[in-house]
Amino acid sequence: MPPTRRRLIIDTDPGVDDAYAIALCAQTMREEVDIVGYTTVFGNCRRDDASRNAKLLVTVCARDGDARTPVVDGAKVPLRALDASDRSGKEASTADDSNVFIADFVHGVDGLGGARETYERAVRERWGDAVPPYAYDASVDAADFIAETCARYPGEVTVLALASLTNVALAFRRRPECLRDMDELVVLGGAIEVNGNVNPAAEANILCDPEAADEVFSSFERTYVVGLDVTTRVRLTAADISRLARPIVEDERTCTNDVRRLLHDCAQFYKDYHTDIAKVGFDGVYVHDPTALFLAVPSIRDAIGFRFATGAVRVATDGIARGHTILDRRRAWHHPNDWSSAPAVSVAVDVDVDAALRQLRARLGIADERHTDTAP
Ligand SMILES: [Ca+2]
Repeated sequence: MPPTRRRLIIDTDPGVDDAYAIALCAQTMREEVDIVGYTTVFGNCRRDDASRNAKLLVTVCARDGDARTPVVDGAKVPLRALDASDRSGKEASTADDSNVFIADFVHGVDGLGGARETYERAVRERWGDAVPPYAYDASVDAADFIAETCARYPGEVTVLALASLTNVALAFRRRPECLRDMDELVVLGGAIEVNGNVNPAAEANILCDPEAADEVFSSFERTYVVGLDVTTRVRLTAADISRLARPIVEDERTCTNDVRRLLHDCAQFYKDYHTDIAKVGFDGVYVHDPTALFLAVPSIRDAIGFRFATGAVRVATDGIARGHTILDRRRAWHHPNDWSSAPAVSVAVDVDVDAALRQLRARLGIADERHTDTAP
């Protein structure tokens, strides 16, 4: 008998590597995962672009007969930008975001490396001018959607947080019972033993909203975190990306050729960032978000050998280390400290990189058995 499908909310700021995670989940994990909704947040791009991109991805990734899925607007700004009287963040999803820092130099001004227009046009040509047909707007904002969905299916909903933790923090603030109802929270973010990727201290998702991250890590126990320590080891090469443009015989376990083409096209700008700005020293890209997706699916989590350190994680919210994630590995101290009351969470410290890449390449349809570079 197949294992029970995991109900998943994907909280996201697509984003090139978000697009990879969404495509992999929606197209190749239908036996393992039931995506109950997407919630969007600022980060790689503005929130409006994140929602627009998520809707495009939902439609491009849909297979015939798929149900429609809600794409729910979330925060446009971090907690610190909200009025002090607005603790529940009622204004978060409508706030002025003209001063918010976004990573357009990594993901392009549209968040999808300049590829959005081409694929939106293709959707319009196929479906007409209506909203992308497989996505619909919800009547609530992201924080309420997360809390209400967790309340509807208590103990069954996992939230995969692929961007800043603003929406999740607001869900916990508004509906503390969500701390009980949510099954697991899987967070892409942080850097424990390695430098950040925005500055030596901070990783981008955490630095987008350190206050939100610190609140969430300080309050929710069933949290898995995977940050740069692990995600920077799971890399696609330039050759992998070019293979995405070469059609394969489609099946249910790999992304379709249309989606593979989109993933190929949106990765070009992202690849140039890795070469020209980040100077990563290899010919390829990090695909952070799919690694977090693998962590969110228990059967894959086990198959690719994640190892964890367990302890409280706090986030620096002031000074030059703002956004730094600090894990209490030791846990035994003579005096109580700022970590003492925070729950122990599971932080990924290692993964079987080859096994992770096998999953990734098979699902993307770029494994060696499908392509040889000598093929015509
Ligand atoms: Ca992301």
